[in-house]
Amino acid sequence: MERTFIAIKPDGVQRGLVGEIIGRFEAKGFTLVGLKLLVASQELAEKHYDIHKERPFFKDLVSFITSGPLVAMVWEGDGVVASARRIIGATNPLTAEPGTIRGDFAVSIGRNIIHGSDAIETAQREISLWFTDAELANWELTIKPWLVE
Ligand code: IDP
Ligand code: MG
Repeated sequence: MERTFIAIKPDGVQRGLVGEIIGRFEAKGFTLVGLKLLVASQELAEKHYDIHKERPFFKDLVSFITSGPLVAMVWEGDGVVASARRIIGATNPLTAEPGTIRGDFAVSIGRNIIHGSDAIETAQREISLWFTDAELANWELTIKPWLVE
């Protein structure tokens, strides 16, 4: 079953959007299989954003993402990786569509409140970076027949 890594960044936590954001993924019909609140270490943040290490904003990004607690999650469902990216919206919140999380709640690219894996392979890498197997639950929604034909 397809899984993706989602993180509510420190700005989303500080702004009290944890419940709202989790609620959107729940209401959509995806399954929460991993959830924890933590302050990411410098090492973890640098590994997570490794692909951006040559970018001018890398240092600020790592310092921001480690600046306070974030909520790390794994969500499961058919097509969840691409669908979560659409629920999240464009990287720049000013161009993110209304109705998306960034479109509804943010104004700045450096404070865009949420992360979501951009591809299935990226999701696998990020999930194993942030979670151990024991921290992930294998379970099925009892209402699944009402969600999936
Ligand atoms: P994504 O989060 O939509 O996948 P990426 O391009 O992977 O966007 O960038 C990762 C994160 O780095 C963004 O969510 C944003 O917080 C930050 N970022 C990206 N581009 C810029 C920039 O030009 N200035 C400042 N921060 C940026
Ligand atoms: Mg990205």
